[in-house]
Amino acid sequence: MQHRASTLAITAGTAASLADCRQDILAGLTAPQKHLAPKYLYDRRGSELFDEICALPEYYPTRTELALLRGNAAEIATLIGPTADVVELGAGSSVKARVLLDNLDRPASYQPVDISAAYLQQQAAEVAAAYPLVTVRPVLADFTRPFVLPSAIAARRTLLFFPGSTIGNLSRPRAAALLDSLAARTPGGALLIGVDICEDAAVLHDAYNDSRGVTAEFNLNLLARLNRELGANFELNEFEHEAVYDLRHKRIEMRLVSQRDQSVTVAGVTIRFRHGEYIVSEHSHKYDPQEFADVAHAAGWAYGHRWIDDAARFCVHYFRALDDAA
Ligand code: AVJ
Repeated sequence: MQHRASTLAITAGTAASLADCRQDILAGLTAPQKHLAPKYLYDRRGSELFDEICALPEYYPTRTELALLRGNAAEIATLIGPTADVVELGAGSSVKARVLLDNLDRPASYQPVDISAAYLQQQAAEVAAAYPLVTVRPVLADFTRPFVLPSAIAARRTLLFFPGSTIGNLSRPRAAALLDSLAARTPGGALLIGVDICEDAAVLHDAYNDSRGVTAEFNLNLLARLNRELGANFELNEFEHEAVYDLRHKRIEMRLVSQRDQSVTVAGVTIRFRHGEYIVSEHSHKYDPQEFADVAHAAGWAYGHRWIDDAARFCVHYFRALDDAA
């Protein structure tokens, strides 16, 4: 079908290789507190390791969110209505989107936006094959930067699907700004967004320090990636994964801790580490459901519904763009 071929062409967005991000990476590594944006964790290997994390017994968010989506699929589908254009931000694995596509009334399109090209291509192709009636349009883009939202196919409702508590990677002000810009760009649209609400320090500790060491491997892959793509010479044995819950900011902080005094070369620049000094590789902010609804409302999203699991660890929120709130 002519239709099928076009569905698999990736729309080039703003996603960049590490070489293109050299300035940003060096700025982060030479800052007083060394840091790297969490989006750099997701090369192909990183995406695979993240999927492994999602299957770990300790990592509750993925399975909790999936259960919420599955258990409330009919209600969610009714709220969203027929022939929606589903735009998924930070798509990764399409497992959650499939729950929507299986339950929505004649979904018109599925437009996954992701930063990991090969992975995006593969997932999109699988969805296109499994849902021949849905137009699949993968978009290679970094949603934390300005990007063009895939356009609605017709005058139908756009559903922004933003699962996984990916929004938690952004600082609170940046998360609010992203919600604001998404609302401005999807008039008449809706937002289905998954947010981690867990505040149990022990549960959080185990979720980010799993016993099999997959999270450690995921974190250290960032250094391996810098070695591969930026000609860096990190000794992976000389850094250790650490993840701590910061009660004050209600966020997990993931770190790569130097195990001794050492110097590393990254893209020709020498970076010095003291023993115990670390790179912050990710923040994962947690939100009380009401706090999140308030932030979303201020950003232009009217509360529609929310679903929370019995252990109160995860919340799926449904909002409509404010203008549309009848
Ligand atoms: C994909 C950002 C939601 O913060 O929980 C999992 C990434 N990092 N384990 C999270 C992650 C370490 C995850 N997010």
